[in-house]
Amino acid sequence: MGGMKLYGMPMSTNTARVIGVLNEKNVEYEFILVNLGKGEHKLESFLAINPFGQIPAFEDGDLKLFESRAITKYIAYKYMSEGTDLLHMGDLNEGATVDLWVEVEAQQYNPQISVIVYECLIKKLFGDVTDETKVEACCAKVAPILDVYEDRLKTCKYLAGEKFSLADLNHCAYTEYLMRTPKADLITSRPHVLAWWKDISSRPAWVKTAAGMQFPHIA
Ligand code: GS8
Repeated sequence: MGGMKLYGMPMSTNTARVIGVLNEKNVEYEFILVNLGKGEHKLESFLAINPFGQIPAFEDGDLKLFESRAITKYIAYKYMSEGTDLLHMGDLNEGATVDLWVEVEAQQYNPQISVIVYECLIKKLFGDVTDETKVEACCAKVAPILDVYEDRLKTCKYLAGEKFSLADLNHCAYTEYLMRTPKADLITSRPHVLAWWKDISSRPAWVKTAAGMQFPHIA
């Protein structure tokens, strides 16, 4: 059975989301490389953990999980009293507000930002050409969403209030790559969003996570 096992690649955003929480909690786990380039995510042994054939996947004893946000929530909950509290469940309203912004990341931010990152950064890995029309459409959709973030972050330091939470952390992986694209101005043009990003990305746990987010053959 053993302890926690994370399957994925450190450069994969959705894997990095989980590594970010593990680093924030400073807990031990085993990392098992599943190389997308070699198609290892479609092997029967991996499909037994995630039948959708995507990284990351996770095991803790008998428990098998996939979907990075379900995994981050499990780890944050399991280690609630160790390291940084990421859930703030001691107060019902605070906990619900963390959940709310976790959903905003998943439902509003990620669908647009992930396409921008894919088009501007990941495609280049394969020598593919960026679809500029798609990128512009996503930028147009995410701009008003980020305006809501800007207004929110004028009133509090972090998305869920005055305390850093899972909601902030879940944004880090894709934003890390967004900042390496020509569309980083989505963040840098909004002073409060930029200050928030500088704060959350300079946490030691994230600095350590981001160090692993390299594309070896194009870096
Ligand atoms: C998405 C996983 C995903 O797209 C989650 O875990 O949050 N909603 C899921 N994984 C990509 C790698 S990018 O990090 C993947 O496995 N792609 C290969 C494929 O889809 O075949």
